[in-house]
Amino acid sequence: MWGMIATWRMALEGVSKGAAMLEQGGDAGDAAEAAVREVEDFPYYKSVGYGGLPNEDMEVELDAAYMDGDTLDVGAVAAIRDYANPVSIARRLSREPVNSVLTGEGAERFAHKEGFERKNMLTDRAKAFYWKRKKEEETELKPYKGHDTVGVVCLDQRGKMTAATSTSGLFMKKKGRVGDSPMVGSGFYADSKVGGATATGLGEDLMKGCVSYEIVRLMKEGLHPQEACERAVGLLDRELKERRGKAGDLSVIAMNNKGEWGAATNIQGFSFVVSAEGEASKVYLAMAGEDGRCTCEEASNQWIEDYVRTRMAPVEGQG
Ligand code: SD4
Repeated sequence: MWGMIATWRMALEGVSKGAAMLEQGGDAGDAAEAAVREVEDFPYYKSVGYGGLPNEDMEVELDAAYMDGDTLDVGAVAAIRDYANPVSIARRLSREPVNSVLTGEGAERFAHKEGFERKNMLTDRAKAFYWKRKKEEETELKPYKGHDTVGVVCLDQRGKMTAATSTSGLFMKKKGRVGDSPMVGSGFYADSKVGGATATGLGEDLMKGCVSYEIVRLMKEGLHPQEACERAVGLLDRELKERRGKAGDLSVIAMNNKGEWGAATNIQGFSFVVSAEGEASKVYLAMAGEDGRCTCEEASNQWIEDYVRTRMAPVEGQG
């Protein structure tokens, strides 16, 4: 028995790669890392790794994390610049007994010492988005449409579970801003005795509910991953609206150690990818309903192709 679930359609190719590894008895850590690296390396996904959208100073600062559900080891980097694969650095850090979460210059120094690949992560395409956005003078910081964090949860045949995330965070964020993705319990959590979860959306709001830990906690109480996801998102969405008048985008996925999975969202159109034993990787679309309830449907081939086509369309002003 093995399984893998990941946020957004952009993870499809990575999940397929990771799933092939799991199918052959590969390790959940290797599969999670390989899946996320695939997304980091693809230049047209403008929210993860190479090609990620910059902060307001036009610098690409990346957040990533890794958690081993057997040992509960956590490693993370935040606001790291000029390294090709932040998820691999996070995984390497997870093996450090202390100093396992590093930010900015400290993270870069560690990556350099460990021989990780340096790369200028700012593409011409990302620059074009930057200038376009400058002209629009949009001031509200929010998850950019088509701009999302990749998060994966893996279960391997030995029963080990892992979670990993990677993102450029919010477009036009302040220098040094850190979202939920490298924050254990908020952006991700994995416990092989129970299951794993990961989140995407407005980090500032996801953190208020420590939503990934909450989902794993609910699964530990015996809830099915689908119920755990819906309950956690429904509650956080309600609390935020009640106390603050509004809630940012909140989308989550989870898998338990039996390979059962779930997803929930408070937006219309959160896509995610699932791969399990005996099945090819599938893309699903989740739609928010009442009280955290969600409907998940398989996405059509047309939808899957359009997603990539729109991501690869020319940016106005590029050239
Ligand atoms: C962040 N949660 O940095 C990330 C961004 C994201 O969809 O997931 N966008 O707040």
